[in-house]
Amino acid sequence: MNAADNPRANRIVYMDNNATTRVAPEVVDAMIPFFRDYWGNPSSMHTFGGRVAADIERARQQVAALIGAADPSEIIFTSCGTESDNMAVRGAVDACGGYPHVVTTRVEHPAVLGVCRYLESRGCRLSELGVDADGRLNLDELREALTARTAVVSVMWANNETGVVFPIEEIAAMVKNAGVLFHTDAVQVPGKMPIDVRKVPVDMLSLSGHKLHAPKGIGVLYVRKGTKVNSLLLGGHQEGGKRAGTENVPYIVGLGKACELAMEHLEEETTRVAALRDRLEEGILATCPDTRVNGDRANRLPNTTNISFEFIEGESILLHLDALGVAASSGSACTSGSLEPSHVMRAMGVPFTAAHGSIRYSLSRYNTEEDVDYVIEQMPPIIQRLREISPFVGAK
Ligand code: C6P
Repeated sequence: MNAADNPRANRIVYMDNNATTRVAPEVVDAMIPFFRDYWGNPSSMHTFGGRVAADIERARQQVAALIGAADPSEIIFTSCGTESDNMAVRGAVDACGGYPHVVTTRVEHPAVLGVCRYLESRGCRLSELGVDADGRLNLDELREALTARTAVVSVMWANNETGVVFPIEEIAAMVKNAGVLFHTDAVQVPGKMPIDVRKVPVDMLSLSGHKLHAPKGIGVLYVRKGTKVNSLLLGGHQEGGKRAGTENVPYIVGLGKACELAMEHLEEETTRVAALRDRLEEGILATCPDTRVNGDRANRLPNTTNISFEFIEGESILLHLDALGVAASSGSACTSGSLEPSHVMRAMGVPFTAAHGSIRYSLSRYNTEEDVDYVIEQMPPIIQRLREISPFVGAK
């Protein structure tokens, strides 16, 4: 994507990296031979297949290295973050049999909430934990929710809409001490914060390639050795018998490369990108009146800010920004178009007039200071124009 794809804009500023990221050029280069030359089936007995089987194992090691997994066989390649989340929760419930109890939070991505609510409709008991006004969990409530019948607890590491980071090490330890399986959706975390499953006692952890500069259509479920989780997809013996289906070799290789790059760039993302995000946030808050940051500012992903512009609709802001070449979002991409404020804003109790006008800016290592300054410059006239025609302003 460049300015030529958006004839109305002179430049393109992409700040929707929590929705998806640019595929890194190094990742594209790593993948191309697996479309053009090495297209064998990794399960085949001949050298042609065996060659690519070895490349898959190298990628598995690269993913394991990124998250500190002791054994690469704990890495299961899936088709996306959604599949990983579904497998973790449904597979854990399935493995324990009957209709057990499941615990999650009200601010999870629909990939977790959807499968939890489906299981509830099939007879499981579901506890959805609320959050406070800053999007923080009450750990006492979590402790009290655990029962002898709880099969699995699924709590996200970082929220995709606000960037709020939960104290996942503490949560995992608490759940493990109660003898319950623990899954975390860490889709938004790699490359932005360190992940080390040697320190954080999770049983399962979900990742998605397209959030860390690999393509869409590839994900990972980390399953700690000894964890009882059934497969979603039944068929062949691929992925150690845990996920049937011929492996997506080019994408797996690309994800391995992206994990290697995420490790290399981690320092940059946590310092340079965080400074850009802070500059953007401060610039907008200083120049646009009646704005607020949603979520716990002290515990956030370094690349994300979610800002509410009171009395106007997020969708209108996004359309104006798009015309100027700026890509942002009003919440998660998979619920965009809905007229309702997001479930995350509602769980935080953000007032209607603010929740409706919330914009998520999510940066990446490809953003520059010029990008940030351009957006800061564009925001005040957009906000002023929309407030002039807002039906809510008169009612203020
Ligand atoms: N969130 C967003 O705009 P997929 O797309 O299936 O690989 O990953 C789903 C997913 C799961 N968990 C979290 C925390 C996520 O953020 C996402 C994807 C995007 O916020 C697209 S809806």
